Amino acid sequence: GAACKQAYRHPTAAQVPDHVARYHTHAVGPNQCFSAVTQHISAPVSAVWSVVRRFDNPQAYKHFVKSCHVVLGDGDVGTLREVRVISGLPAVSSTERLEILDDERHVISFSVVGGDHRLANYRSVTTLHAAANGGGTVVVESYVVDVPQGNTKEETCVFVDTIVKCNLQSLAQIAENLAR
Ligand code: A9S
Repeated sequence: GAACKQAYRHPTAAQVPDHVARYHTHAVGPNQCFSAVTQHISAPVSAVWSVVRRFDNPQAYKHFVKSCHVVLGDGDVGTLREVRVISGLPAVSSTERLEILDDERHVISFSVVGGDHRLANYRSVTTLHAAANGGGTVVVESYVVDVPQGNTKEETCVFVDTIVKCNLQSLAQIAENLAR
């Protein structure tokens, strides 16, 4: 079947700025799954962004990353990194391409272009925006990925959602400590 467009719908959609919703609208193929995770962080957008924008240093908050080396580029769109993963996951390494880095709108996106793992054609978009009242930051991270042979869409989303939630909780801790 043809790819269909799926957009992330926030539970309080009115609070997500239009440009944010746009970044989380993806073309999703019939053998792909799509999901999004939201995290509130009690730190200003600038503090959260200073951690998230470092495409060369994902291990700053992603606990599953053992090491990361930039293999091509200087931090602009098109830069490639080679990530090595801690043991215990069904993966060894991942080669990832920076797709969007927007310091004004606080948007970063990468795609998986190779490596030794089961998440083919993974692509994620992460946006930050100021929380509506009381301050802090809302992080939205959405992704699309091929469903691996032998797995269901549901299994794939549960696996990836778990990783993304862990990453965003760790990001919250780090940014909240930076802002203290
Ligand atoms: O790194 C991210 O932002 C998100 C995810 C879902 C990364 C997944 C991963 O790097 C592992 C953690 C190694 C799990 C890849 C590409 C494949 C996995 O199986």
